[in-house]
Amino acid sequence: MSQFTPDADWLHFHSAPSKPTYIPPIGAVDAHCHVFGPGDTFPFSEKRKYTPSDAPKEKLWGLRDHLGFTRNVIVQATCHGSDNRALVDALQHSDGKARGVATVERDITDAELDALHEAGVRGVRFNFVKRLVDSLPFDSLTEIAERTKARGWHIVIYFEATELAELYDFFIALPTTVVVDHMGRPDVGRPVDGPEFELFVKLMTENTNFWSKVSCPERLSLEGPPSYSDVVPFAKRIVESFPDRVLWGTDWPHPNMKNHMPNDGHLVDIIPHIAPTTELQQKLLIDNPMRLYWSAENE
Ligand code: 0GY
Repeated sequence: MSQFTPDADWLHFHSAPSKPTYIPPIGAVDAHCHVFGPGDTFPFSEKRKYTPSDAPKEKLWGLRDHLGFTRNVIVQATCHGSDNRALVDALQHSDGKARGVATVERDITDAELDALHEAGVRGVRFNFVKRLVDSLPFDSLTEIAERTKARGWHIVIYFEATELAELYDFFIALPTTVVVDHMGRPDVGRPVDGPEFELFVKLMTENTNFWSKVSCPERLSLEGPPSYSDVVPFAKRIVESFPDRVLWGTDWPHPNMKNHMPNDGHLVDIIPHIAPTTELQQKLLIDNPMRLYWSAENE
């Protein structure tokens, strides 16, 4: 029996996602997904706010192939804290088909950063979602950003739309490329051209070092599966306005989904609705993630 028991209300990832109708271009990158554990090999953090069920790398590779993708960007989630061993293990067993975004503390040594880079890490993630962390990373973020910038890494930030006004000035002072998770989590019950989402569009417009993941319709939608159509206008607006600075990801294994577990095949089928032309799809799924994660410049 495992030393970790998932939360009583934890939803396990979909056991048999459908084959998508939309066929991604060859070489497509799932640029936001996670690996969890297995907890007995890679224990979850003592500071975690949730205990997930295991979501090991082999399952992720299987999903990648099933959905018609070629590569993954694995993002460190808070249940593993700043212990990146499960992430590094996955990267090292990916045949070069996965890159990573780690979580690090300010006391990390240069040798440890070098080892993460060697394994395939190309960014650090900072989580501003209050239900997921004990304290917000203001002090350490700037310091870590300067150190990782020297390695050609970028920063990934995760926050809720209601927090953006307060965090705005801090964010725009960051010295590297900054990737925003899930479009800054807009309230899609509000207008796509209303003041809340306009602030996010302004952030992207005025700061060309900002990128956005147009991910997680299942997290944002009020309408729900299978089409999550209330999220489409938000994601489409971002893809069409900033075609060279967008990424797409499944968010597998979908941590903290409390109402339903998405069918990953349905999530892929949303792509042509948010990126309606083959040119936009090529940028979203291949050109942009390859530039950020597999470029010769940050090898
Ligand atoms: C996500 C979403 C969540 C969790 C985490 O780091 C995390 O624990 O990212 C969430 O609960 O919204 O980005 O996959």
